[in-house]
This record gives sequence, structure tokens and C-alpha cells, in this order.
Amino acid sequence: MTAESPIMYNLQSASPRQFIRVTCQLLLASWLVLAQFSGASGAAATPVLTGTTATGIRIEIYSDLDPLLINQIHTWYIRVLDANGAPLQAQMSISGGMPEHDHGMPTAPQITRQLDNGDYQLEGMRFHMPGLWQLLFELTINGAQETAVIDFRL
Ligand SMILES: [Cu+2]
Repeated sequence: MTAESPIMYNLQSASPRQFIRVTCQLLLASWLVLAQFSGASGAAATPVLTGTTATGIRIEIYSDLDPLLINQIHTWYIRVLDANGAPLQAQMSISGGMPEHDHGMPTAPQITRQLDNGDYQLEGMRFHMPGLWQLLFELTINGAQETAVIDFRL
């Protein structure tokens, strides 16, 4: 936070508007701290994006940057679940871009490890423009090919 420190603030001379502003800053600071520690991986507890393959396999994406923002490199944690919600072992590659602009992603994100809970850590995510993005997930699960397309706007 770059605003003046609320600790230094003299409430005796504060106008109602200034008081509300400082209160909002404190609430935002508290929320940011909570949001940062709400997930085991550092990601938020609810998925930032989800997708489904034609056979009903579900992809849940948890992000250490939530909500997603332009031009910030960040990490995703990808959960692959069967129709009953059980985690699946999968090999996957992720590609994507902006279909309305006919260009790909500015980075080449890589799966770098699998967490103890089965999530796949994807490092190097970055979206450099506002607009419609489309991601293609190509999965191999027990030798079978699965694909999921996830569209979202930034
Ligand atoms: Cu674009």
C-alpha cells in the first residue's frame, strides 16, 4: 500500500470522508492478508476458472493472482477431477491466445511440479492485453486424449 500510514493518522481532525477512506484502506489490507493465506498453495480457495472435457472430466484452476490481472506473471494450480470429483493423474499441455486478435500467449507456461494434493503447478502465466482469451488444455489420462477449451475475458 502506498497511501499514508493509518497509524500516523490523527482521527481528531479527520473529516467523515477521510475517516471512511482510512477505514476502507484498513479493510482492504485485512482482506489482502486473508486472501493471500486462504489456500495451501497460496492460491485462493475458489477456482478462478473452470472447464470440462467432452467426457465430463473437470478442470479447476486456482491462481495465486486472483482476480486475474493484465501483465502480471503468476502461477496457477490445476486440478483435474473425474465425474465423481476424484483427482486424476494427467499429462497436460496448455496453449492459448486471443482469438479476436489472432495471437498467442506472450509466455510459454510450464507445468513444473505436482503438489501433494494432486494439483499441477503451472508457472509463467501472463496475459498482456484486455479482451477475450481462449485456453486449450490437452490432457492424456490413462492413455486417452481429452481436450477442454476455456474462454474468459480480462
Ligand atoms: Cu490481443
